[in-house]
Amino acid sequence: MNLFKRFALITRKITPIFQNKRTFRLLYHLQNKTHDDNILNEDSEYLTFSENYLNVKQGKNCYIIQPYIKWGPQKLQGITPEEQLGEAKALIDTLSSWGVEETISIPLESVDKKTLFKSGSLEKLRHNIRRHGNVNAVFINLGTLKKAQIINLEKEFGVPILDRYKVVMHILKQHASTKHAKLQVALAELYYLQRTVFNEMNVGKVEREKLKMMFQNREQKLKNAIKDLRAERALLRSKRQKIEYPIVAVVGYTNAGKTSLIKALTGEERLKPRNQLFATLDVTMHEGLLPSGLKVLYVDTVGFISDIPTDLIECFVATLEDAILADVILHVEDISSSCFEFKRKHVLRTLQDLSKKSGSDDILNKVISVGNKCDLVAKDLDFGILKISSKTDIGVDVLRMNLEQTILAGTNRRKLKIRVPAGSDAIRWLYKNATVVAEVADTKDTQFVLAEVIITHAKLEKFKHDFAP
Ligand SMILES: Nc1nc2c(ncn2[C@@H]2O[C@H](COP(=O)(O)OP(=O)(O)OP(=O)(O)O)[C@@H](O)[C@H]2O)c(=O)[nH]1
Ligand SMILES: [Mg+2]
Repeated sequence: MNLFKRFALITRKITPIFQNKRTFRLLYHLQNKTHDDNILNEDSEYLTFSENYLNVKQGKNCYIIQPYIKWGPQKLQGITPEEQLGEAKALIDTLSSWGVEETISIPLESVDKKTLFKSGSLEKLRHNIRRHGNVNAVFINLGTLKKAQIINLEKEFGVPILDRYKVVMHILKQHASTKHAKLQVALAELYYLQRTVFNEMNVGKVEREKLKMMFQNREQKLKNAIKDLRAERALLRSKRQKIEYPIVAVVGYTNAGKTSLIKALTGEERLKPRNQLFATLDVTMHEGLLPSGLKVLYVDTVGFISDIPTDLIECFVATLEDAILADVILHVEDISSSCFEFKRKHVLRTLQDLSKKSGSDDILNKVISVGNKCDLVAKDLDFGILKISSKTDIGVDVLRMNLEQTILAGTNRRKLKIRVPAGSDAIRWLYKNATVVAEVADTKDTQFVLAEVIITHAKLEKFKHDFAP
């Protein structure tokens, strides 16, 4: 039992005597906090197991294989093997001290074969990998490989085999900096182990039970810690709703330019866009002004990526809840990407799935799409959406205007002129409870002013009740 727990127990015993609830609460909180901070690093047995099993700690020099189905229902639409290889390479380049030795795409008939590839392809790959000499991992760019496939291919190539889930998970682990993100990534890792370890690994009954217990223990701890953080988030959200700022969630495929756009919209210098996949892992809020002076909160979110089992994304549901509940969802698309249609579909489908899971209404009707990075495409190309560049500010003002119109229409806010006595309680109330865009003296009677305001329906009713003659 750790020191805080013991102290808290003793305090709990003596609390009724002293009725010192505040001290007890403080100690209890302190104990829980220390416990939360330790969760990720305790369970040394689990940590050793996962480190050995995942085998991704050291930097890797990768040989990347893109398997693709040429025909049939398993064929992926909207993205070419070359584009997929580009994304796979970007994933590896995102990891510090990892590199790419060579990339290759190989046609398959199905993804279910025990060795994945036919013997001819295996021979060719084995030869290529050996020729390089310094390749110490093979990254097969498919969601999750079966454990049997991994074991067979490791035998064939003599180096560890990585799938997309493993690589993305490792990136998330490297980029997670806050407690919340770290806990979510730890849970994603645990799910991966639970699914793959038992699937095809030959473990005896006793060992299996032991592993199960170890996983269940850790899952419970992580889930409890995440639940607490979710409750904190809900509290923050309700506080924000009380402030009544409209909320604009900025979502999109990873690296589309979400953080850059928020930086352009708010002028917030401390935001650091990076040419990395999954640079942003935490939801952060940023205050901005719309053309009329109406304040909004922009929410930066984790990027989406295709071909990842949903449990990895589900780990971020807590963070994406803010996005789902926002007044407007701003979908940033990278129009310079050759497979932007594919990415668009993926983002919209994921948003829909998430909103269904969290029981909210269909959220697609509050989505505004913008085509970012227009500085990188020919001027005359039409994408059917507003073209902007977060880097050069092209179109950012127009976007602010569009956002304002959508927010006014969608959040029951109205822009109107109200005539009130100058210097009165009424005008002071308006400054406090609405956005006063302009205030000019009434030329017919200078005792009065005309205030141009943006006000919510509820506040307008209150104003009428309190101040209308
Ligand atoms: N040329 C050009 N580059 C851009 C533009 N917007 C963003 N970028 C670049 O694209 C890269 C990714 O930008 P971010 O803003 O970090 O993208 P993100 O969507 O927040 O990425 P994640 O947080 O990783 O999902 C950075 O290198 C940016 O400088 C743009 O309008 N034009
Ligand atoms: Mg970002």
